[in-house]
Amino acid sequence: MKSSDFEFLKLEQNQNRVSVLTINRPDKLNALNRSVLHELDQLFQMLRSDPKTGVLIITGAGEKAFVAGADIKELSSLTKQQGESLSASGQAIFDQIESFNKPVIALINGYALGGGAELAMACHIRIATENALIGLPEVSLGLIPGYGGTQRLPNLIGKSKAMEMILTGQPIKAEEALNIGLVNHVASTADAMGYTVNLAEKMLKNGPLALEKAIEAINSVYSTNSYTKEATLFGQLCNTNDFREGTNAFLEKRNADFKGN
Ligand code: CO8
Repeated sequence: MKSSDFEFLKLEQNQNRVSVLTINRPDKLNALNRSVLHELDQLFQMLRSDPKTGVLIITGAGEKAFVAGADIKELSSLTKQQGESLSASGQAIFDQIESFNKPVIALINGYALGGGAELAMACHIRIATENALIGLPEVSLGLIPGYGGTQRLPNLIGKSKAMEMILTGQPIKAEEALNIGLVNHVASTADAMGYTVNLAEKMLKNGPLALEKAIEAINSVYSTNSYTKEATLFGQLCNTNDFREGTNAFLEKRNADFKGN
């Protein structure tokens, strides 16, 4: 498979070994449907041994969003088993990103919500534009984060703040994300790509094997996480009326009326 075969991903590679991957589904704010996830899986397998990629930057097409989450239309009809299985397969893809053998930087250029925030958290470093909004609003849909967010968010910012973000479902602005350590740097929209490429080039001056082993060593600190538990709980919620109500309310552009069953 060649990168030009992808429908929802755009890959730009140049001489300096900094590659830019754009999630390209702007009419749906780059929401992650099954096809996008499948393409991400294929692309990461392809780039592992690609000499033209030394550092990968991931961003979203358009001016509004990095990624606005998993595709809620697809989620809305999931059964318990399908929910658990989709959660587990997405977790495996995001794990592939986190354990990629070269640095991966998320350039968060707008909304990074739900699965979009989880994608950014699976990357090694996050740069945000000033207009970025980052959050895990799944509880507003009667769900929980299912692509590793319940595990990676506390790892990145601590349990207390992670509880607040996940239980309120409220997004935070770039500046707050910087203050709590969720992103590494905030830049204006005009400067963000230049800053990120510059950061990538600093990394590329170093030994590639050392970069790979540094990523592996740092990741090993966080190797006891309970992703299976997250997928099981996500699946259980797919069996509830609250989940049907929450996702249908979004699709019908109205507020959800949860009954707790
Ligand atoms: N899924 C599907 N479609 C979406 C999504 C999404 N997550 N986000 C936006 N869209 C679509 C809208 O439906 C709309 O489509 P259309 O034009 O056909 O009506 C289009 O994108 C543009 O969106 P809006 O008109 O809503 O744009 P606004 O600027 O008014 O609002 C927001 C932008 C605030 C970002 C709003 O779109 C929004 O709230 N989106 C949903 C955010 C959200 O709740 N994300 C979390 C989703 S759940 C999730 O990610 C779970 C991850 C774990 C999954 C685990 C296993 C399955």
